[in-house]
Amino acid sequence: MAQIEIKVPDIGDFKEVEVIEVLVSPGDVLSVEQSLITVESDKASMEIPCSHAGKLISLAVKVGDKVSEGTVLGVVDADAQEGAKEMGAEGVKSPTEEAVSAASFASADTPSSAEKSTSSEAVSAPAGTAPLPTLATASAPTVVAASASSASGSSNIPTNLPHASPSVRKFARELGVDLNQVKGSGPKGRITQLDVQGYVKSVMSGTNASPSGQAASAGSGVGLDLLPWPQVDFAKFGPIDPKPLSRIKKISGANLHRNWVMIPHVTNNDEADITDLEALRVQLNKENEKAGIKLTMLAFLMKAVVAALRKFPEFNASIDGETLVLKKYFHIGFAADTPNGLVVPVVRDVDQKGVMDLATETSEMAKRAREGKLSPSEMQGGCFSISSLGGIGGTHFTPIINAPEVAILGVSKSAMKPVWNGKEFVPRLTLPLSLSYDHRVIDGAAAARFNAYLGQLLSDFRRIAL
Ligand code: CAO
Repeated sequence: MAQIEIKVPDIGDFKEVEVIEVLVSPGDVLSVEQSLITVESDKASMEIPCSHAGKLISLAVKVGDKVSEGTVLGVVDADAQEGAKEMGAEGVKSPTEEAVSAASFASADTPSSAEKSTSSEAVSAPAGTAPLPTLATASAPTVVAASASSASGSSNIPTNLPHASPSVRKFARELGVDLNQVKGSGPKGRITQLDVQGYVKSVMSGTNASPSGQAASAGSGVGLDLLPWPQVDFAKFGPIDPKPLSRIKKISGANLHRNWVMIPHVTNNDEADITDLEALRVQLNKENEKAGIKLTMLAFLMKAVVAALRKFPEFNASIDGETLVLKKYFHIGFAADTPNGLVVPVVRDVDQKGVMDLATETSEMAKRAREGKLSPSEMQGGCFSISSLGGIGGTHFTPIINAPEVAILGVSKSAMKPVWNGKEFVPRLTLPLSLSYDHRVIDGAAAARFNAYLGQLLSDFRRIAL
């Protein structure tokens, strides 16, 4: 039996740090880099990895013990491995490297790249299958446990984080639990795995307690406090035909739901006089009939939107924590109705394209969207979206913002309306514009200005050149 002592590797400046969690028990078969214990200083907590694979024969530490570099944590029998390999000579990391790579400081709240790829896999189209809508952006993460953006100075160690070890943070992240909502029962209020489990149970049973210990009943301001979804036996009331939701519907539905719930939406409704623009469009289409390119209202809308985004840059932005990221590029998404559900192809660099090119590109993309042939990258990177229901009908509607964008334009069916010109009512073709905006970023007055400006551009398209 090859017995090997497992010791605390070089953990930098940390000395005599307290063991706050023991993650293994004697008899466990350990693999290299598996976390053994969690230690905590007054600044950070980190997990100590195992340097050798094997069966843990004895454990030399318990919660509350103080450890430093070189402290023996236990003994493994290296002959008793279940598929776990001891670190080979080439792959050996120095204890320092190991400690650094495996010691997850409290900033482990930010999903690791592996976790990130898992969460984006959940919204990325597997090869050979129908692509996914931009509404299901690959940037959509699973709900993270807590914000780790408050790194102080040059230190890597964030402050103001809920007090929990990396493994508990990971556990919470996997369950989508916000650690800020969990009350810690450990020393100094540290949140343990049991606390997280207890929180999940209480949420499931509808009796979840807030950090202050109060039951989160309706109106407590914690969570959504929603009633469970009604369970109805529809067949009791008449014949039914249950059909599973399409993959796109499931993913876009989840994203729409998140966007609707998380973004404070307000919709500004306005109208544009497009009498002259429609006359121009019809005229140009007549002239270009032989070329087979149909100039669409959507193409003009895209150009007008870009001009408005230039004038009101906060509409071409995204919230990133406490920063507003203003974009210098103009990629515009448009909602396309497909047999499998809603997708949002994104046209790149609309500012650099003419209306003819945009009409060609959008109709080609819409066609491929309906055939399920768009690649995920063609549905990413949008700055602003347009949802045009004008070819179908309706007067106004409330489009849902396509996060992380901050605004979306809904366009309904144009109609001839009598408009007072100061002397008489004249028939004008009027286009309804519904601009939904994220009120965290955009004020109501700015939205009204944006929409009014858009209306002016569409009424007199020459203004685009100004
Ligand atoms: N008012 C009146 N008529 C309009 C119009 C408007 N705002 N916009 C387009 N039309 C007319 C066009 O003139 C055209 O008529 P003709 O066939 O007589 O020439 C017809 O509607 C089709 O227009 P189009 O070819 O320009 O296509 P479009 O721009 O209407 O649509 C696309 C393209 C991809 C936006 C559309 O196919 C689509 O999928 N729309 C649905 C979007 C959607 O689902 N939004 C909701 C998202 S939130 O749930």
